[in-house]
Amino acid sequence: MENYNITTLNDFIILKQKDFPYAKGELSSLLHHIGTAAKMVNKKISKAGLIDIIGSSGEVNVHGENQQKLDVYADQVFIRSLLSSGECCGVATEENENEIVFSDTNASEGKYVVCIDPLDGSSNIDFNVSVGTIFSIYRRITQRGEKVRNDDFLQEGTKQVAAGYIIYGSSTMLVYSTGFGVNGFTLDPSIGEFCLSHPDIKTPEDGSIYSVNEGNYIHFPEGVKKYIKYCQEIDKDSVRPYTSRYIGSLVSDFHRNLLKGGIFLYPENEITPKGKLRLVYECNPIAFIASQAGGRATNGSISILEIIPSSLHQRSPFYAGSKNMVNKIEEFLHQYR
Ligand code: AHM
Ligand code: MG
Repeated sequence: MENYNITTLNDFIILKQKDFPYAKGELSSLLHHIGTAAKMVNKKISKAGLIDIIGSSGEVNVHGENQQKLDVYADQVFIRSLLSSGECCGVATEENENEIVFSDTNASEGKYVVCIDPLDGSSNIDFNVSVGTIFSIYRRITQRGEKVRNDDFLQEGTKQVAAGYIIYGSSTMLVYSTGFGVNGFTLDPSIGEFCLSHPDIKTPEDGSIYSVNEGNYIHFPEGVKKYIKYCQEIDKDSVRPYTSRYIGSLVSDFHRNLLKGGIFLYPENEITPKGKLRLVYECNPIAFIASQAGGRATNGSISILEIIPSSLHQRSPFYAGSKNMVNKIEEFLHQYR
């Protein structure tokens, strides 16, 4: 007899609606639409290589990077899905220079804005490496019915109402938080549903994995260089040396460390003086998940979640993961500043 005692993402969302006593289900509907878009993108990704979808679209995005075809597909699917939810009045994505304002009467009444990286790590797709979607939801600042403005999207990370990511890996998972802990759902392809597989995720306070692109070592700030050496040294308790693991796909690297305990580092360096990752739709949602799971995220000086963004695509140094490991890198950065 198969185990039918499953909780689907939609069951769970409805169940959790009571966490918001005055809510009318708008956030639930929005999360439901994100889950549906994720399934569509997942289907396409799983066929990469079989159909003419991998490779570059020939277009260049706002950052001067080649857009992969799947980047464009994922961008459109998430935007359309958010528009059709009727709960979202605008969206900012990695692929578009400016925020997209939903002027449709229904959508402009929506209470929320979404910031999203529709397909992160997409340069990995041609090589069958895991990629992800990262999203963050804020309550709008402008009044309902008004046109959303840039500052609706430039809120500090502490104001996130919900955030999460989808990992398209050996299985597909959706991990999200509405500020009451973190829960993970694995897509069961036989029924096409995300099913609760990782309830109430807590990340270990200490870990033994460090994840950084060490090819950039020579360009790193002194504190990071010293920290990497610290990770590689033998200590008296034999906890170190730590293991080094780096996929080059933020969601995958972070997700592994979240479950096993570890730290992800993308420092500023001489080539990218502000770091590489984008504050609004990469660092903030991941930082929200880290902190909801008992971990931390910092730019080296202050908590990622406390930074007030000044532009949609601004970059930030990023250190996220197990609390004590993030505290340690901060100590090193402080000492060698
Ligand atoms: P992208 O938004 O252009 O896909 O780049 C973001 C990705 C992250 O997933 C990953 O952590 C990082 O870039 C890897 O960068 P690098 O190749 O410099 O190590
Ligand atoms: Mg990205």
